[in-house]
Amino acid sequence: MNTISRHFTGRRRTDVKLPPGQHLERGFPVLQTGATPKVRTETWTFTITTEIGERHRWDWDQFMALPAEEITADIHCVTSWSKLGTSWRGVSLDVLLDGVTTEAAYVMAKSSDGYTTNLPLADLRDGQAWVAFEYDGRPLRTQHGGPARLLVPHLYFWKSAKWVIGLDLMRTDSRGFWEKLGYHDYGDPWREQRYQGD
Ligand SMILES: Nc1nc2c(c(=O)[nH]1)N[C@H]1C(S)=C(S)[C@@H](COP(=O)(O)O)O[C@H]1N2
Ligand SMILES: [Mo]
Repeated sequence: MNTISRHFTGRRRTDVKLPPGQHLERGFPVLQTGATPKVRTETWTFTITTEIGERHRWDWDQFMALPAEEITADIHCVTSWSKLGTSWRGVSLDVLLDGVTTEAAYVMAKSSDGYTTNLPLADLRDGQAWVAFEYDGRPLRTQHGGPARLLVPHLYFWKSAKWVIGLDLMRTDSRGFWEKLGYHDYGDPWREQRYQGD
């Protein structure tokens, strides 16, 4: 019976599994703390700075020459919307971190609007995170972080820094914009880690 009704409607509404406290969103809301910055690819750079100050930097052309991949992922915003099966194109952090020698355990992601967010470095490795520059087959729109944003879909979406311009590698954890205001340092949606102490 289940199978029949599922095929009949062509949807999987009832067997979709969402993290606790989340609801399905079909649009793509824009959430940010300030105005949308203007970021030009002509002047854009992405910089990984290690804990001893070594810099690895790519300009847009160098970044576009890196191997990119298609990503399909569910995203979960802490304000309770989730969007399933979103499609992106981006460069894996595995590619960007290849050749970066570090003993750091944490990362501060930095954006051109001054936004910051902290994550464990391990969560950016092994096919878990990308610098994404396309959404749904088109250049990533400015309001969603274009020309390029961090995409870390297994954590709440505030960790996916829009207009990302770099990562600072850190030996010890330090709090980013929302984390200083009480949001969780890790932010696992499946464990509902919305606020410090969750
Ligand atoms: N640079 C920057 N990145 C950001 C934010 C921001 O204010 N500035 N907001 C975060 C939050 S709280 C969310 S939920 C997502 C929203 O991404 P969207 O606007 O593409 O839906 O971006 C995250 N990345
Ligand atoms: Mo958010």
